[in-house]
Amino acid sequence: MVDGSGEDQLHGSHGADMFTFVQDGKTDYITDFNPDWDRIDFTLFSDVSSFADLRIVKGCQGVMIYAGGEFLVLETERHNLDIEDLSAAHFIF
Ligand SMILES: [Ca+2]
Ligand SMILES: [Ca+2]
Repeated sequence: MVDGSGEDQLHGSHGADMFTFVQDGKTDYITDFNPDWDRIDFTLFSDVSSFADLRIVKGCQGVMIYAGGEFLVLETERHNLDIEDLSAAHFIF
């Protein structure tokens, strides 16, 4: 699943998804992130190279990740995602 330029809403499918993001300066949304098996790929971000480069904060319906000057919003179907649900294992840099 690859993000495009501009603000996008990405929906995963059943089973494991890899969400690949491009650095477009716009907030993007994953509407059904499942921390059990979905993963996020930041390899196309020039200034994000480790988990320490991410700022993860709780949002009203999920978790917001600030990376490379833009936000990525992760939501789950039940809006129950929390900061502690995410670790370095969820990301590729
Ligand atoms: Ca985008
Ligand atoms: Ca973006």
